[in-house]
Amino acid sequence: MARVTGEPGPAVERLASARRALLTSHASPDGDAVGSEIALAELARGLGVEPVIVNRDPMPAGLDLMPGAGAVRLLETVEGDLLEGIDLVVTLECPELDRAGIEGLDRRPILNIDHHRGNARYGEVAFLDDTAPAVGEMVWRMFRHAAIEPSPEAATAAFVALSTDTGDFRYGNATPRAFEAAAEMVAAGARPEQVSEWVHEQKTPGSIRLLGEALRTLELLAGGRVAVMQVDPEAFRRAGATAADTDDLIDVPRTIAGVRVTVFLKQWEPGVVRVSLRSRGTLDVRSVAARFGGGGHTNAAGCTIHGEIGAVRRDVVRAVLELVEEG
Ligand SMILES: [Mn+2]
Repeated sequence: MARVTGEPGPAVERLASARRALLTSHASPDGDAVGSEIALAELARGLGVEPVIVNRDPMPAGLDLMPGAGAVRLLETVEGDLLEGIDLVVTLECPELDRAGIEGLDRRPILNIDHHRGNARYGEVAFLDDTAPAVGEMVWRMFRHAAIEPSPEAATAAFVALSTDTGDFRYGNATPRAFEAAAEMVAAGARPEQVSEWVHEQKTPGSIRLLGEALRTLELLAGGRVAVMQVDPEAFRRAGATAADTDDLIDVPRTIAGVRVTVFLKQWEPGVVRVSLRSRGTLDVRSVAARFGGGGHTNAAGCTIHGEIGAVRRDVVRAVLELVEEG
């Protein structure tokens, strides 16, 4: 069991006692994951620790334009000389160690930094704060504790983390504390208009054309409370899009007034349908995903179903309509 703390001090001290630290985050990293890693790498250097950033998967398109992004290495296993040189693993945003999706991390002491409720409290030291708006804000607190002045690049990376995790300061976690940290980051050199361009304005032509294809399939059910949309292999082909081009599509039907549940079906490979579900309030779409072998959270869940997309759509929609009628 880790030494658990809600304050940055023990985390700074543990990091400072390393010589060479591997920094990592969860598979399919988001802005908070990558921004926190890049900011923490600078803090590590300021403490005399050599950082190595390793992720399993590439970062979201556009974030690779962020200063420091080029230092992120992609690996599925840490072994050999790389492992030999490492004396600390720092996990950011990983409620469990295996969320990193990288083999070998358990062979070194771990500093676990996270803001997810229900973090498994693994590692030697765990800096956990489920009231933090982003892990990037926790890293920012570590800078302050260490009395190390963040460079404009570190401030930018921390701002990427904070602004993406708060949905551009629109979500419930856009607390006074989030705005206070944001003010400090901007004062230290982060430029919100630049970060916004990386986060929101680096879409591929295929993803925009695919949105058009998807919108042609949009169906509203249950008096407008349920929105259903899909993309099949033909739609991908016509749009010149890839599987990665679907990332934000589900957010579009959600913006329709009155929609409580959004269902998005994606068929990229033959016979395999990926279903994403979003809901508002207490409607629990995880329960629907679980019926089809998937999982997730109350308001965001998903599953992968083998079958033909039309049949999958009928089955999932039936389950969602039952949920909406009950709720
Ligand atoms: Mn986060």
